[in-house]
Amino acid sequence: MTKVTELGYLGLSVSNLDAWRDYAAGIMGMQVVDEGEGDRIYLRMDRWHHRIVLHADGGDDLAYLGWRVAGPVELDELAERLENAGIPFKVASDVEAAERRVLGLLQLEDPSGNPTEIFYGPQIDTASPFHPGRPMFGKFVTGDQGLGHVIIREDDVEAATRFYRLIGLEGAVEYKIALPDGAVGTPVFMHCNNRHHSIAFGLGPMEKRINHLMVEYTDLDDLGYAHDLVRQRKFDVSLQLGKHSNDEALTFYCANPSGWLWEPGWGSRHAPSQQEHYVRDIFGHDNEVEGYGLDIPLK
Ligand code: MBD
Ligand code: FE
Repeated sequence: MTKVTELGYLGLSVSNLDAWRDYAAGIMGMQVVDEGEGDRIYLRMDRWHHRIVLHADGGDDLAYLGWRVAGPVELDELAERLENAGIPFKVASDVEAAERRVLGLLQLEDPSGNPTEIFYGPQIDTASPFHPGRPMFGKFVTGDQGLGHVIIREDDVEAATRFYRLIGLEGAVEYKIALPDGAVGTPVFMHCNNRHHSIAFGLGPMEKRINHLMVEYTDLDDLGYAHDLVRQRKFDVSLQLGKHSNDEALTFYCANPSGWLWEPGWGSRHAPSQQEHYVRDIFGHDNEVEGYGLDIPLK
C-alpha cells in the first residue's frame, strides 16, 4: 500500500516577515532564502530548496501541510485511494507545482479543513550547501524523517485518525493524561517514517490550526544556544525544558512571532514498532506562560 513518506514542507501564514526572519534564522538557525517575490520568503533546513514557506498574508497560522510520496506512480495511487474514499482533491497545475518547487501535487483538506498537499519530487539544491542563519554546532534532523512534527487542530479526532491512516500514517492514543478539570486527555500521535511522530492532535479545542512545530537538532548545544537566545530576548516560554515520555526528546516550547509555539528539540528516539501509552512525561516541561494551548500538567 502506498504511503506518504514524510512531512516534507509547511506553509505558514505570517504578519511580520522581519520578526520571523530574526526568529527563524537568528535564533533557531534556519537559512532564509529571499527570491525577491515580496510576499514570501523561504526557510531552508537542509539541501532542499526550502522546508518552510513564510507567506506574508497576515494569517499568523498554518497555511498548508505538505506530505511527500516517492514519485508519480505513488501520487496516482493516492489520488485513486482518495477518490474511492470520496475525499475531494484537486490535481495542481504545472504552474502551481513549480510554485511549491515540486514536480507534482494534490491539494485537499483534512477533516478539520487544514489545507493538505501530497507531493513528489521536491527541488533539492545540492549545489548550495546549507548555510545556517546563526552559527550551528550541528544540523537539523531531517532526511527521511521529514522536517519535524506539528500539533494541529482536529475537531473530530476519529475522523482525523481515519484520514491520516488513509494516506499512510500509523499511530493512536499515546497519553492518558489527567487534566485539571478531572477529565483525561488522550492525544493521538501518528508517524510515517522513523520520526517518532510527524503529526499529533486531540488535546482539546484550539484557536489556531496549529499549536506547535517541533524541529530537532543533531547537537544538544544547538538546543542550548536556541534556549539562551529565547531567554535573552524574553520570548514567552509556555513549557520549560523537559523530556517527553513518548519520543524521549529534550524540548521546550516558546512563542514565535505569530503567537503560536515552536518546540526546539534534541535526542528523540525513533517510532516504536508497537503502540505504547504513558501517563506523564519524564521530567520538566513545567508550565510557565499560559495561553498557548498547552496549559496541561505533563507530569
Ligand atoms: C510531544 O511532541 C508533544 O508536543 C506533547 C504535548 C507530548 C508528547 C510529545
Ligand atoms: Fe510536540
